[in-house]
Amino acid sequence: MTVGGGRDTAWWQSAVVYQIYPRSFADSNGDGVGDLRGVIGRLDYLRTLGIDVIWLSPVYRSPQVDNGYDISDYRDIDPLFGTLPEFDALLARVHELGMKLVMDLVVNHTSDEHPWFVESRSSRDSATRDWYIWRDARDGAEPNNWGSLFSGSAWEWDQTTGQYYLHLFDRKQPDLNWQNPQVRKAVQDTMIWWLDRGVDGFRMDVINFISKADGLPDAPAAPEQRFVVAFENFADGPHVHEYLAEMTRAVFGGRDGEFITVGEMPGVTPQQARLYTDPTRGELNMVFQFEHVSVDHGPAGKFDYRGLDLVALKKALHRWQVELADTGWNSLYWNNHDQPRVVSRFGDDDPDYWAASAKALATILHGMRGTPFVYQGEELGMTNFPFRTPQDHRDLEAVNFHRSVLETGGDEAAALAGLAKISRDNARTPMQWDAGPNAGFSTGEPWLAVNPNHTWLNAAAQIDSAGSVFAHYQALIRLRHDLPVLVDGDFTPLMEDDPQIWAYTRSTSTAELLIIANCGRDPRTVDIGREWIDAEMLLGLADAPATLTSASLDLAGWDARIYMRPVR
Ligand code: TEU
Repeated sequence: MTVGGGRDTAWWQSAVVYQIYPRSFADSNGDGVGDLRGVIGRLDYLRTLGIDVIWLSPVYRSPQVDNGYDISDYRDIDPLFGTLPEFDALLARVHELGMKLVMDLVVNHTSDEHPWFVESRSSRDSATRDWYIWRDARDGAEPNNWGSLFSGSAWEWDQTTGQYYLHLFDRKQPDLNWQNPQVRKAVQDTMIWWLDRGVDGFRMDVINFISKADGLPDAPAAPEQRFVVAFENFADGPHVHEYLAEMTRAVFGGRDGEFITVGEMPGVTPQQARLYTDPTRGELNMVFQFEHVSVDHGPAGKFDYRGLDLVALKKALHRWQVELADTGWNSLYWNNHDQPRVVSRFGDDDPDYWAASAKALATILHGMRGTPFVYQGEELGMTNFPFRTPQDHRDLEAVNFHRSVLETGGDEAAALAGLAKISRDNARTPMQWDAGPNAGFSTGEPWLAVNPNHTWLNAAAQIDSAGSVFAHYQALIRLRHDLPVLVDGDFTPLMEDDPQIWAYTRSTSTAELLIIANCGRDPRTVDIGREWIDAEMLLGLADAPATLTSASLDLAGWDARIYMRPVR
């Protein structure tokens, strides 16, 4: 069955979003931490790349235990990054250059230093006591068996008032109680405040966690498990759709302009995602799902690294293409500030294959139906960092995990190997602008070590170079803007069980695309069918013929192509 083709599309369906992690992007004042002026100085680079929207990871006031995902004031900029006037200058310049700016909205939790929580914990009958999730001890211990996503229990004992509070992340990130209408109103007011300032939308942190199961029941656990990360008890909970629809009505209702919303949703299923993104329900434009970035996780969690099963990876992404074909919309991403670098994870970061594999993976992702997100440095093919010792890691998730392995007598060598491969710090090393000291990121000592490969892997070496990874991303972004079939064409997978070839078509009633990549070093010859003879190559190796002359296609290692043919 053919669906789609010629449907009305919204502006954000043909847009490409670029994520900036400000701490690691560009440092203007030499303190080793990136900042807003640094971002302003690099906007022309983003214009050259061709992206439409910038998503800025949190720059609000924060104690920075989770690099800004622990917010203590939603209406101010952390001095580490700059000031509100500097933010306004950034926003104005982004708009002048024809781009949009999206803020990160972190409202499942606040920092424990946020005045709401400081007040909440001050006494059992404080004005904001019920803004957070407080419970009595059960048999002298935690109220339930929920574990934190950052290791250990999700409950912290508070001496002053003799109760526990819930924190799904670090204990310095207490969860807000969304059942309280005052909390929902406070969040909506914050969003309105930023929209009135001129921002163009929000990326919403773990927004499918905001409604917890009634009664906070224990999660199923093995006998030896003291705490479990109880997704079934807090992801996609009973009131989440109601809260999001209410938020969208209150915040965007009657407001003129072009906005974009994307909800980050660990554990979300396609069925749930259809509800979140069905335009008739008025919740969100799209969600970040986690299936394809979990395929290499083992039973013991994300640091229990299992290597790549390409067929499983293909099937995970294909499933989302198919399930959201008629209702809803996908986001497309390989990387963000929480994921290791895709070249090192699903590609091949050997210097001989690094560029080709970066381009092949980009082609595969950007060929799909959905809104592509590019994470800073991905457009250069940046790789994982050679982490070795426990001291190499800065991220609290990594630090907490390492500590818990030592405390529970686990295998430290295995833990360090898993961290090296999967840790979030892989994505957070400074942006590689040039071959100079600190990769041109900062004149001071960077907060996290620069990848030693910046001497040859950097923006300066790629921007004006035909055939570079950067040029390839530029070409993909241009195609997204120019080709309606890339935006809205139907998706049909090909050769799904092939462990090396990744291929699919996109089609409308007038045009069809073939997107095909060899995801390995060995050359492959693939029979693609006679209908592709005479098809035009839109993207591929410089020395490949401009049109196809045979139904059999020879692909070199990590060779990726996009072909187009008219449909008659
Ligand atoms: O991440 C949510 C999340 O569940 C994971 O992606 C997270 O990175 C963690 O590794 C799970 O094992 C969001 C933010 O993107 C992340 O940076 C924050 O640390 C987290 O929420 C808490 O705000």
